[in-house]
Amino acid sequence: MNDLPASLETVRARFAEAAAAASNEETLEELRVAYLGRSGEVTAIRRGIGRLPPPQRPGAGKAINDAVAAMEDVLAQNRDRLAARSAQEALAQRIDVTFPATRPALGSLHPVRRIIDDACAYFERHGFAIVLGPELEPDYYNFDALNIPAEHPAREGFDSFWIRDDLLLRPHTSPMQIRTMQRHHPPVAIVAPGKCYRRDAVDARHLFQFHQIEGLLVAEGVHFGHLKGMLDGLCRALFGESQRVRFRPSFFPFTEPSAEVDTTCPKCRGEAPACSMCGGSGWIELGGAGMVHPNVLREVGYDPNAVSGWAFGFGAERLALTRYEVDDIRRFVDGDVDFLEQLGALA
Ligand code: 2NM
Repeated sequence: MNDLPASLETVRARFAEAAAAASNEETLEELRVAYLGRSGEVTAIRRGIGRLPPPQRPGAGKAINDAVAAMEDVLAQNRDRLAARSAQEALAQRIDVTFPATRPALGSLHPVRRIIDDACAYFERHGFAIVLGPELEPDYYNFDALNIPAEHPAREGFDSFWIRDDLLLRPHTSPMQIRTMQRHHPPVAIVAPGKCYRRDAVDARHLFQFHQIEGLLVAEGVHFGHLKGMLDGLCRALFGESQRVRFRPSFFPFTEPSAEVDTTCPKCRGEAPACSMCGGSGWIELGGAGMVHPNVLREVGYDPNAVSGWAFGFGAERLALTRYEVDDIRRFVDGDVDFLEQLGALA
């Protein structure tokens, strides 16, 4: 046991190295047991004291006690080291309740809904009421009351989905104009927005289910100029201040005279011969309009000699195509969230 200081130093150094490498309290405790515990290495050395000559025993005992004290210091230092580290980790993982939260995706209004809302808001500013009604309507409201009698060829243009002989999905929102006029004396100023159906083949400009915005003003002295002025204002509200509107002669059974309504191309303003939106014509077709036919006024109980009225019908999807420069009407019903988010960002 002459080499006792040397072997104590080896054990102590090995212990210190293992303790410094320990990554948790459990490992430290295992080291304590392995070196200083009842069957530990240092305890075994201490048991060897009995085999030393008596004069050497006190010195050996002191050397062992010093080594044990040093090792206990190492243990304590490493316990502190691990405690400090886990406190730091806890701090790093602490939840900061004042940190701004991740905002949930709120979505946005569909572009067709926005066009309808904006058009309705424009007419509401001018005193019009919004009327909503059923999508399934008798042929009377869809045709007969609109001066389109049975067997009239104009019914073909409204080819629709028939539920019964006398009941169909409305191909326009005009039934609500009829219903409102039947219930109210003039003056009547209303807008009828809503879903409509036509048995059309789907392509870049047609859907079999779409939305219409129809407007109607009936009162004493209402004339074509009022219609032009209101549609001018609508196009400026929807597409921009420099918009203009033009009428081209047309025919509808429920209006006389009748017109197709165009607005200046909001993309090129008539200045790009190869414009992808208007084809270089400078004009975009929005729908139809005209002065309500005397037969329609009579049918709802109005006197065509006392009152007159204008009406128009625009496709909401067509308006949205124009406003958002979309090239294919099917984009609005694809359910493509990226597309909708892109337009939503333009809100
Ligand atoms: C259009 C074009 C022109 C229209 C007429 C009526 C009613 F009920 F007053 F007679 N409502 N809507 C009308 C007129 C609709 O859509 C292209």
